[in-house]
Amino acid sequence: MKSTIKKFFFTKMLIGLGAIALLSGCVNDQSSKKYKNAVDIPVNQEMIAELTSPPFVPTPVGKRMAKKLIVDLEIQEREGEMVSGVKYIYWTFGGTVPGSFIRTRVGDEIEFHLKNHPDNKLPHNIDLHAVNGPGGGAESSFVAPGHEKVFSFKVLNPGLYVYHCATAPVGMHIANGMYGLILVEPEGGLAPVDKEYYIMQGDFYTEGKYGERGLQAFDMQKAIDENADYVVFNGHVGAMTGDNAITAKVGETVRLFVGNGGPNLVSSFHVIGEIFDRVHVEGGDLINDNVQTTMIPAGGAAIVEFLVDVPGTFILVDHSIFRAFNKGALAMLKVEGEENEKVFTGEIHDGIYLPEGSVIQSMPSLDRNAPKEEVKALSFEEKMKFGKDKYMATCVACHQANGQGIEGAFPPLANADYLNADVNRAIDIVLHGKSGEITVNGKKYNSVMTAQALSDQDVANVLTYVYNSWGNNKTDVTPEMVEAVRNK
Ligand code: HEC
Ligand SMILES: [Cu+2]
Repeated sequence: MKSTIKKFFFTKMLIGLGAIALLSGCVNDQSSKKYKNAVDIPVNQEMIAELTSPPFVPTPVGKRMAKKLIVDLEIQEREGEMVSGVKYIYWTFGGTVPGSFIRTRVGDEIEFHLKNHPDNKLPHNIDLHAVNGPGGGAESSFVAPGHEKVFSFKVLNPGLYVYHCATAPVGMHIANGMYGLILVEPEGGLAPVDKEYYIMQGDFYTEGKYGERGLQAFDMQKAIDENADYVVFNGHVGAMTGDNAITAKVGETVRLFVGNGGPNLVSSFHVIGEIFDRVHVEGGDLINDNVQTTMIPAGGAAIVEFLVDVPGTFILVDHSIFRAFNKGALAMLKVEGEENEKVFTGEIHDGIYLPEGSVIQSMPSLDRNAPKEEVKALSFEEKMKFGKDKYMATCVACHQANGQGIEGAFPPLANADYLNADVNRAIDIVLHGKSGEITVNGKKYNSVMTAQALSDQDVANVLTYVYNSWGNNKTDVTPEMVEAVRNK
C-alpha cells in the first residue's frame, strides 16, 4: 500500500515536471515567435521607397507583401528661416526639418542609401530607432560630404520610430534639425483613416534671443543648459499655421504621426478642443483611448487618432504652454464643414507670436566683453589643470579628447601647424570664432567655429593647455595676451 502511494506520487511528480518542461518550452516558443516570423518573412521584389516632406506622409503600405525597399536619402545643410527675419543654418535629411518620412512594413528588407551632398561641410550618419543592430545603423552609415554609404537591415518591429544623426557632437547635429520619422506598419497595415499627417517637435538654441534678427548661430551653452529659444513643430515657427495649416472635413478621421526630435525637451502634445480617440502610446502596440494630452519623449513618437466633429481651427500645442505662445510650439488644424452652434471658434490671428511688436528686441546677446574677471596670477601647473578642465568641458566635442579633430569637419589641435604658427590668431579664434577655408596640416577645412564665451583667464588656461599638449610648441598664454587681442 505504502509503496503504491509512493509510486503514485512519484509518477505524478514526473508528469508535473514534464508539464513544466513542456510549458516552459511553449513559453520560450511564444516569446521568440514574433521575432522569428519577421526574420523569416520572404522578400522577392525590389521597390523604391516613396519619401515625403512634412506635413505629408507616403501612401499606406496596407496589405502589400514584404519587399526589398530602396531608401534614397540625401543630407543637405541649408539656410532656412526660423521665424520671419531670423535665418538659421539647418542640417537636414532630405532638405526639410523634420527629415523625409519613411514608410515601411514588418518583413521589408531596407537597402539604405545615405548621401552627403558635396556642398555640405560636415560628415553625418543616421541612427534609425527601427533598426536592430549596432548604433541603429550609425556605425555603417558615417559619410563624408560628396560620398554615399549603403547599408541594409531587416525590419522586425512594427511601430513609429525616430531616426536622427549620431555624429559627434551628437547634440549639435540633432539640435540643427537632423531627425525624422520612420513608420513600420504591422502585417496587414494600419486601419484606414481619412487624413494622415506628419508633425515633429524640436527645440532650437540660438545666440540671439527669440526673434532677434539676422543669421543666428547655434549656441552650445544654451543647448547644454536646455534653455531653448525656439520650440517648434516642423522646423520653424509657423510651419503649420495660417496657409500652411493642415486640414480636414467634419466627420473625417485624422491620424497624426507625432515625433519629438528634441534634442532636450519632452513634449506634452495636445490639440485644443479635441480629444484623442486613440493613442498608440510611444508609437508602440499599446493603445490608450480618450486621451487629452500625450507625452512624446525626446527621441520618441506617438500616433494619435481622432474624429473631427465640428468645424473650426484646432490648435496643436506643446502644453508646456509658454513654449506654444512664446517659443513657437503651435500648429493649426483647420476643419471645414457644416456650421454648428457649438463650434469651437478659434479667433487666433496668424502670426501673433511673430517677433514684430510682440517680443522685446532690445535685449543684447551675451555680452562677452563686459564682466572682466580679476586677473589672478596662476602657476603654470594651475593653468594646465584648469585649462584641461575647460578643454574637456568646451572644446572636446569638436576637437576631440587628444586634439586629433575629425577629418573634414573639425581641424586638429594636436601637432597643428596652423595653431603653432600664430598664437594671437589662435586667441582671436577662441574669442571671436572662425569661419571660412583654412588649411591645417595639409588638409582643408571650411566650417564654422562659434565664439567661445570664456573669460581672459579661461582662454589663457585652455590655450596654454593646448599649446603644452600633443606635440605643440609649448607657448605659455597669459591673460594679458588675451586681453590685448580682445582690445584690438
Ligand atoms: C562646435 C565645434 C567647436 C568647438 C566647441 C570648438 N571648436 Fe575650434 N574649431 C572648430 C572648427 C569647425 C574650426 C575650423 C573653422 C573653419 O573652418 O574656419 C575650428 C578651428 C579652431 C582653431 C584653428 C585651427 C587649428 O586647428 O588650429 C583653433 C586654435 C581652435 N579651433 C581652438 C578651439 C578651442 C581652444 C576650443 C575650446 C575653447 C574650441 N576650438 C572649440 C570647431 C569647434
Ligand atoms: Cu549630422
